[in-house]
Amino acid sequence: MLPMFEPSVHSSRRKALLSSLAAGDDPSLRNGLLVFPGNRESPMNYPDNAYRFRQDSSFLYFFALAEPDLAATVDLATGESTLYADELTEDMLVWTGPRPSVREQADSAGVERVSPRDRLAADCAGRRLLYLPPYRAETAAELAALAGTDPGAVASGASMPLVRAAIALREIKEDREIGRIERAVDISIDMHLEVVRAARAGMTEAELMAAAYRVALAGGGMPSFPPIATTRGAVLHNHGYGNTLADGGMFLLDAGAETDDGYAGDLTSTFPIGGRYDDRQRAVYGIVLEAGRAAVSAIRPGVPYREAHFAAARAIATGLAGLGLMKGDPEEAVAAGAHALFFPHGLGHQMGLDVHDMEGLGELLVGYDGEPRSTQFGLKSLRMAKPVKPGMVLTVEPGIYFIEGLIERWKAAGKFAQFIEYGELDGWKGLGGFRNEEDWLVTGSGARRLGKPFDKSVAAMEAFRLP
Ligand SMILES: [Mn+2]
Repeated sequence: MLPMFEPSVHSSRRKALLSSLAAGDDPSLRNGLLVFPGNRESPMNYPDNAYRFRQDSSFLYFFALAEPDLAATVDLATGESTLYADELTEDMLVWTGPRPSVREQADSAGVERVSPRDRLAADCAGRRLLYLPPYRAETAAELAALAGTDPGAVASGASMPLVRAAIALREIKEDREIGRIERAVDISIDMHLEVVRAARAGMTEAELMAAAYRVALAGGGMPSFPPIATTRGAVLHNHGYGNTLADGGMFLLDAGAETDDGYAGDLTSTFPIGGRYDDRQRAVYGIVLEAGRAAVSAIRPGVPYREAHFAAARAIATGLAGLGLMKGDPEEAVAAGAHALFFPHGLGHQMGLDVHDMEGLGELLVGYDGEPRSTQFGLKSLRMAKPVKPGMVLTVEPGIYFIEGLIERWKAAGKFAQFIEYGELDGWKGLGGFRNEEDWLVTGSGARRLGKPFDKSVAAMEAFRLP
């Protein structure tokens, strides 16, 4: 990964973090030590065979450096930051090549002090440690050792003031970050165009997966998450790639690129394998597009993202009533949760250095400001519900799915029979899954779609295909 921004960007972010913590009324924080363990290499099947290294996103945000085995602290008493890292050894020089000195690395992140990596424990001794919740076992183990607690108790010992302050900073994207995210979205669009153009009956999902990967890798980074590339879009997180494409079916691609400096894109396209949507596919796809438009028109500063989700859900209930698959008042159907038979997930999530941005810091804080989350089927899967602010980046990804097993269960139970036309639905069960996902920036007055033009209309999706 490339270094991120100029050193002052990262030192300003740490200053903002410090002033946010100082503004709190907890006096014990003033003598605390913020500890940020960077990620280590993660082996696949033996120590030297590691997954591609990915730095922790909060470490990238505050300290810029994308090497493994680093740690950093910020001393709340002095305001000073320290980078804990080891100098290049002869072996590393041979196997991984030269790299900047520890001092040069610290300078590139605006960090005042440097110290050998193994001094971290001594410097933490006797201090009140504040850290973000770990999501990797080795990080939890190190934090447990530093804090003198059990690894199982480490996550619950994470500092809530620190978590809240980090979320408040990271969720408002700086203009310079928007530029990087747009680059990720542009590469993501190219991944999708490549797959839409190449898809043909007889190919395997794996071949299209490879096409998407090729574009992401050629863009300098990687996919931002394991793509969903499937002929069976009604299985929401389908990570197998063994099916063969057949004419008449739909293909669903949910894939995005991560740039070489760590920013994510995340898009979903659903298109007909044979090149033309049939009448039913066109109708359902059109409702999904309309749901996206309805959602976007509800995105405004101060308005809870839950409202955009409901706008999409109402458009889906209204559209499906037009096809004879739902009935009754769409507003009531959505309030009851009947639409979730077709749209069982949430409208979207924040996106930035993580494709589900900051989810490791706690989805309830990131998406709900810590407020309780609904337990209703469908609504419980909404990741982001709180009021949006200018500078937030969000995915908008409504979908309609014909999940045969779920339809059969609900029908047998007579569930929401006042809103769902089960008799008519029987003839639609094999239609599969449709989702359209775009990435949007909240502006001062509404929202702006990120990335270069990518027309998702029926006519455009049919025209992208190569002859
Ligand atoms: Mn997404």
